[in-house]
Amino acid sequence: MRTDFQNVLVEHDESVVTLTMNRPDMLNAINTLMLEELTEAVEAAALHDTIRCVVLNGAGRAFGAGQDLTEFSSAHAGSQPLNVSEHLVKYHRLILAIRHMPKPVIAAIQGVATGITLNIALACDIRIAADNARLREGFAFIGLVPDGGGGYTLPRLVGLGRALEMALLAEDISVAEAERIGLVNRCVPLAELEKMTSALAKQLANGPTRTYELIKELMYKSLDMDLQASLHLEGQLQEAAYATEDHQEAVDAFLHKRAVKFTGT
Ligand code: T3D
Repeated sequence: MRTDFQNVLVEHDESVVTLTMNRPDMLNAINTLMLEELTEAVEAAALHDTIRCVVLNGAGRAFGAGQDLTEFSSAHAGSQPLNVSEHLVKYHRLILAIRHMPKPVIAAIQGVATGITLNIALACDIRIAADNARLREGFAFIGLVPDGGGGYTLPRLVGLGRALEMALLAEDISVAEAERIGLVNRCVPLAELEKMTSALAKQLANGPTRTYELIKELMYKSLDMDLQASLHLEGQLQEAAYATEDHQEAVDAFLHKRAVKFTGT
């Protein structure tokens, strides 16, 4: 996997890879290069069997300030207007790469997380936020509708009423409120964000990775199914889980009163 990106740092720690959005002087505002690099890194992480958990975070004092607005401004000023659909396809590829990742993805959020950057975090499986986090569905703030999957993920996480409130008002939500409404999973002191994220990532990386992939498929696909279809899918996926080495290992470890050791297979 490439590690020589300009706007994304890639750090391996055993079977965890951390991808850091790295434009701290601009609060990690996402420009075209960062978007392309982040997408490449996420897609590469999906393919490496040795990577069993992915962490996404931001360098400096913010998780990310959304789309780089200087790029929008240049497009508005130029003779060639931005082709919005073509532009969005690039974001969609990233969102789908995160959602289809066959292992857990954690977003570790500190400081500002707004607009498209918040919606990238919403595509991740688990969000840990520092107590200084400020989360804002900030699209209406610049006269846009939520994109990057926000219209799909936000109401599913917090319910339609709160999603509409967040999208219409485009105001900061404190992390305490975000935790209360289920926008983030855990709130931790800023000084402990890195340590707690690393501990959770290692716990997940040492888990039954293939089963995690099946769990993600069950949960995410069931969102768009009725009960009957979800039960059918559950049967298919349980058959696959039942056949994993990790399932056999866990049952054997329990019966022999020894510690379980998952290999991810
Ligand atoms: O393309 C698509 O369709 C995708 C969708 C995109 C839409 C969105 O992402 S909507 C959200 C867009 N983002 C924003 O509206 C946030 C704009 N930024 C701010 O409102 C403020 O910067 C913050 C409230 C986030 C933080 O304020 P503060 O006072 O802590 O920091 P600051 O001084 O404003 O920012 C530090 C620097 O980052 C500053 O540059 P400078 O003056 O030091 O040279 C600032 O201009 C730059 N910066 C912050 N956000 C962006 C940015 N530069 C470009 N684009 C940004 N989004």
